[in-house]
Amino acid sequence: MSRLVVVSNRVAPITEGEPAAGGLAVGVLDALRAEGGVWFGWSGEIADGAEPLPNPGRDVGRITLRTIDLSRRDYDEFYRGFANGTLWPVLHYQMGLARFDWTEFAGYNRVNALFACSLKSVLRPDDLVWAHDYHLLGLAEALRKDGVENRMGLFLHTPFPEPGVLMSVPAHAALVQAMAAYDLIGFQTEPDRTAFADYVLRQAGGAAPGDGRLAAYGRSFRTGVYPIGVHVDAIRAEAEAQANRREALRLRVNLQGRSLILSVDRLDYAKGLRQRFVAFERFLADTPAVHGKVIFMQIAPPSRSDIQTYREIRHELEAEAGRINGRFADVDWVPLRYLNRSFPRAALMPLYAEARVGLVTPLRDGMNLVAKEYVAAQDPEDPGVLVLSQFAGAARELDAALVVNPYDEAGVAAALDQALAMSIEERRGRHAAMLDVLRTNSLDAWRDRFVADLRAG
Ligand code: ADQ
Repeated sequence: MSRLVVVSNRVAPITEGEPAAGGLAVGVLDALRAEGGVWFGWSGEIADGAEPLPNPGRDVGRITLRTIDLSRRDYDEFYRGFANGTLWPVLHYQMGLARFDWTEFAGYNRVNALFACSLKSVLRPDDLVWAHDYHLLGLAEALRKDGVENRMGLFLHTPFPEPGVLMSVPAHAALVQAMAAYDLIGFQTEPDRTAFADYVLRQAGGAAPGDGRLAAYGRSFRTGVYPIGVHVDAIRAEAEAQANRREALRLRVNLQGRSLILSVDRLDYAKGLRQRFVAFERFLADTPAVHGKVIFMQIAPPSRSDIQTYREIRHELEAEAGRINGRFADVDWVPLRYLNRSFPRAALMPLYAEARVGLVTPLRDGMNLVAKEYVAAQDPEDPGVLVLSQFAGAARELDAALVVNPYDEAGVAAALDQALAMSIEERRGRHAAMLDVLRTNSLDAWRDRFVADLRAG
């Protein structure tokens, strides 16, 4: 069988025998562990004068890790610039936070070509190439220009915006044309796939012969929907394992019977943290009966902190947390706990299980694995309630959650009230329905369907 070669911006640091963090890493690692293969990407190192050749390979079990370094200029133009300064905000409908610079776009293409040139040196003729995410929209086109004819698939972890939004990026036409060089493009949800197809049909004069296939730019390629999932049973086992429960037990003692509302996110403006803080404030203002009885804990480790908009959101949240606590705290109660740090994954799952409410309200999100992890971590006999943004990809599947509009403070506040008052029968019913969906659309199903479709052509 053909060898699987996974390409992503970063190769996750993996150690044999230890679980990986994050959905991408877990899903990809499972696939590679099962079949063997190569994981290719940026080392995370910045080295000027770097050769376009990969660093020496490192084998972890049956997986070979191959990395390249980036120069400072590459990092600034590709990673901080076009990928995270332009694409990330636009893909998440935050056009007001996007900037655009043709030099950075050229840098993005240059790094995609660098990846292609370096990857070519490790590719065998029948390898399957599986690229991940918005950093690598141009990889297949660059490989094809280098004469590589392997089967190539792209899975986009973020949303794909409607054509009118995408077109705020001046280079939109070149971007979509480059994506068409893949044989298979996978999206998290049907609206994402439809938005992409709309662009190809209306802006690029393409055709849709059916079965997710599109014809445009002189090529024919497939599109499909592959919602990423989680390992349901492994998460519940992690949530229950005594060895992981130290923090959760300390928290339980400290809560003294108060109800916990929990949010866990990377610190990113697309996750809607500021709007969430304000909705919690509204909830406290509207519901004096819960004062002293509820605690909202937001865990949000900094991410991409060398990008200005990320520094700004961090300062803004610190100010908001202080203001809300200043307004409502009492001598024996501080309503909002804002933890600007990361937790080992194993410690996080028991924390989910302690929370009466999982509050997941991104302004846009490709999927949102925290929502799925929260549901999977619950005790089925006494589960918490998921309050979920309608703009998270996960809301397409988890419709038994309390689905809210993250821009509607009063609506989110009302959902918190409803969640805290919900009967055990209703909690069990909603949780069972969501667990069913999670088992069907598991992480294994995501990976197996994508790889099978890529292989089938
Ligand atoms: P992210 O934007 O990173 O992923 P998400 O799907 O929520 O968002 O995944 C985050 C992962 O990091 C989860 O597995 C979570 O457990 C972990 N995590 C978050 N905060 C943490 C903390 N404080 N400590 C430890 N771990 C933490 C991108 C897309 C999403 C898409 C995923 C997978 O933006 O929309 O769901 O990829 O496709």
